[in-house]
Amino acid sequence: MNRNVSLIGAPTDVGAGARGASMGPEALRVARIGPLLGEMGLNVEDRGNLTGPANPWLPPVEGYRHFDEVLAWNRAVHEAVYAELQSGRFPILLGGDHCLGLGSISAVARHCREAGKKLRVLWLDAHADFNTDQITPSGNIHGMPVACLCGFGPQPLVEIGGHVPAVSPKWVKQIGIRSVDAGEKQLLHDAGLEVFDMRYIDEMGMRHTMELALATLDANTHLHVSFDVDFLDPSFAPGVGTTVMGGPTYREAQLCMEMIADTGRMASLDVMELNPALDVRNRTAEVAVDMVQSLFGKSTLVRRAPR
Ligand code: HAR
Ligand code: MN
Ligand code: MN
Ligand code: MN
Repeated sequence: MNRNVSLIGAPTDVGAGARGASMGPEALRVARIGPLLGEMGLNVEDRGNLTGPANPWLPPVEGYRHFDEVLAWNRAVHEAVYAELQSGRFPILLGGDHCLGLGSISAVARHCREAGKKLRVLWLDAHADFNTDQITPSGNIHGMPVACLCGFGPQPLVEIGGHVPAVSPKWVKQIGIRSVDAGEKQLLHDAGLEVFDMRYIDEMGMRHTMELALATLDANTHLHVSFDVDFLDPSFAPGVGTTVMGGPTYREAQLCMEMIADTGRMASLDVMELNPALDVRNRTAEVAVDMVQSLFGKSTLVRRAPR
């Protein structure tokens, strides 16, 4: 794994339905994301925060809330993530709401296209984020980035990376999903995304789930992990704008992260939707940082179980 890591802060909540994710990057820094990764032997550079338009806090217009602001922030994220990849570094995007997964992953896809790499995306989330302007119940664009990446959405957003669609639905595996809107479920199904929802994880276990989700990786694969902190059960990670009960336990989530680390293929990461305004003494930020450490190989393993 590339051990030269760049932290990129994207302090905005223009895509969300609650204010506060704009404080996520600073809360992750307060939880010592940089120093703790440094202690694990990574070479960490904090690039500071990107800038973009303020949150005007307006109602949706034609199915989208804050369209222009979301576009501007995603363009900034795209350029920053792309620049880090081109200079051979591992970008960690510190969100910020999850609409920015569009800027980040479109940059990763562009890099992979140019470098002849195979791309796989793991989307760890309570939500599928596969809405469009036609089916969204809220107009909040953080519910739409996966659809946009797969080519379903407005032209300016879907073509941010210069290639439409930025990713094939076949490259995306979603884990932990437990809140999907009716129209969104239909579109997910039609597009053919592989969704490992909570029912699947309940029935098959996290280990089997991750074995399947990671099965198509090879030596030429760039694995991108988009970690929405609301993936985690809100009992131990309450500091997000849209909590959904019934998520992975602490250990299930940690196993998920450890199995990703074991592949050695993760090459870019988003840490999204942390909302310090809703957190309790920055505990969710600390849990998120702990999960990121697990993604980079911090392990509780003493003796490996047989397959
Ligand atoms: N599905 C809902 C909507 O589109 C809420 C989804 C957004 N919440 C998130 N994203 N945190 O994962 O409005
Ligand atoms: Mn590369
Ligand atoms: Mn999300
Ligand atoms: Mn979510």
